Amino acid sequence: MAKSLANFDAKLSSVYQSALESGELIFTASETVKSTETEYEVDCEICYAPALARKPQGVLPVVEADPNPKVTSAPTTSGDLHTAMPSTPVKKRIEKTNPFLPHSPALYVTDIGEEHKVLLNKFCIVPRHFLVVTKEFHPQTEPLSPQDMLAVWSCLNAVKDSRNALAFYNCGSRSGASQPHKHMQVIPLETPSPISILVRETSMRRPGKKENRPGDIISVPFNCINHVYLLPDPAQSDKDEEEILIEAYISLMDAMMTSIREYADQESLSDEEKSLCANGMSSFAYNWILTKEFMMIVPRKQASSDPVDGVSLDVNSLGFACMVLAKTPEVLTMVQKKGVINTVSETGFCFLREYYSPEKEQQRKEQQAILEKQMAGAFSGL
Ligand code: B4P
Repeated sequence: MAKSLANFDAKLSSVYQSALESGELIFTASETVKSTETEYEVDCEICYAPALARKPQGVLPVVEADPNPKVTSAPTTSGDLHTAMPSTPVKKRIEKTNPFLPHSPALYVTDIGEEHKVLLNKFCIVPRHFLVVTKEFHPQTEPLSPQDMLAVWSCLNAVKDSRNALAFYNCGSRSGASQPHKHMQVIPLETPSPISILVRETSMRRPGKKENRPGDIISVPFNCINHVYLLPDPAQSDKDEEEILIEAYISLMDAMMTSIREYADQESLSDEEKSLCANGMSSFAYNWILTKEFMMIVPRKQASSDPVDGVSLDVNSLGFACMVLAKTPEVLTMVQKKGVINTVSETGFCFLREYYSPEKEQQRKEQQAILEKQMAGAFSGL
C-alpha cells in the first residue's frame, strides 16, 4: 500500500521557502515559449533559461582552498547562477560527488518508509520541484522497484493539484540523467502539463474511434516509439495501488521491448543501431513518466537531438511531456524551427525517418478533417 503523507504539501512549501531564502536552493526564472504543433493543437512548452548554461553538470568541480574567494554578489533568489560564481579564476579539481549521499540538510523534506527520502531539487525552474531518492546508493540504471513507484505515487497524491503533478525517472546514460544515484523527480504544477492534455485528447472517443479504457496502452504523436498505459482509478478498481503500478510498469516494459525488436528487424538499420537494440534491459536507457492518470515509457537512442550547425537539445523525460529546456538562444531558435515534437523524437527510436514539414502537417490535418466528416455522416445515418 502507498504511504499516506500527512501535511506533505505544507512541509514541502515551508522547506522550499527556507532553502530559497538561505541560498541553499537556486530557483532559475525562465520564460515559457509556447509551440503548437500536434494534431490536437496542444501547446508544447520551451522553457528558456539562459542562466542555467552556467550550472555545474553531474560531475561537479570542487574548488581547492582559496583563502579569499571573491564573489561578485550574494546568490539571489532569482537564481541568476553566475552572480554567485567567483569573479577571479580559481584552481579547480574535478571530482565526482554524490549530492544525495550525504544530502544537504536544508533540502531535506521527509522520509518515505524505510527506503526513500524526499529532497528538494537544488537547481529548479519550477518552484517546489522535488526528488524521491533512495536512502542507500542504487544506480540510476536500475529498473524501478514496486517501493520506488509507491513512494512516488504517495508524493503525487500528497501535493496540491495532484492531478496536474508530473513524476519522472531518467533511467540510464542516454536518458538525460546527470546523477548516478537512483532518484525519481516530481514537478508540482498548477495547470495540466502538455502531455496530460495530449494523453486525454488521444484517448478520447472520436467519430470512427472508440474511447480508450483504463488498462489500454496507447501511443501519443511523437515520431519515435512510445507507450502510454492508462491507469485505472484505484478507488474504482479491485486491485490495490501496488498491483496497479506493477501491472502498468511490466506491461509497458513488455510493449517497449516488443517495439524495439520490431525496430531492430528493419533492414536498413546500421550496425551501431542494431547493437543498441541488442542491449539487454540492464543497460537500456529510457524515460518514465507517471501522473495519476497514466504511466509512459520511451526508450532512448541518444541523449541529445541531432545537431544542426553544431546546436543540439539535451532531452530528459520532460521532453516527452512536451516540455523542453533551452539554455542558449541558439538552442531556442533551433527548437522553434524544427518543432519540439520532432526535436525530441530524434532522441528516441523512430520508425519513420521523415522530418516534420508544415505542408505535410496541413495535408494530414485536411485528410483527418475529411475522414472525421465522413465518419460523422456515417454515424448520423445509423
Ligand atoms: P537527473 O535525472 O540526473 O537529470 P536532469 O533532471 O535532466 O537534470 P540535470 O542535472 O541534467 O540538469 P539540467 O541542467 O538539464 O536529475 C538530477 C537532479 O538532481 C536534477 O533535478 C538536479 O537539478 C538535481 N540536483 C543536482 N545537484 C543537486 C544537489 N546538490 N541537491 C539536490 N538536487 C540536486 O536541468 C536543470 C533543472 O531543470 C533540472 O532540475 C531539470 O530536471 C529541470 N528541467 C529540465 N527540463 C525542464 C523543463 N522543461 N521544465 C522544468 N524543469 C526542467
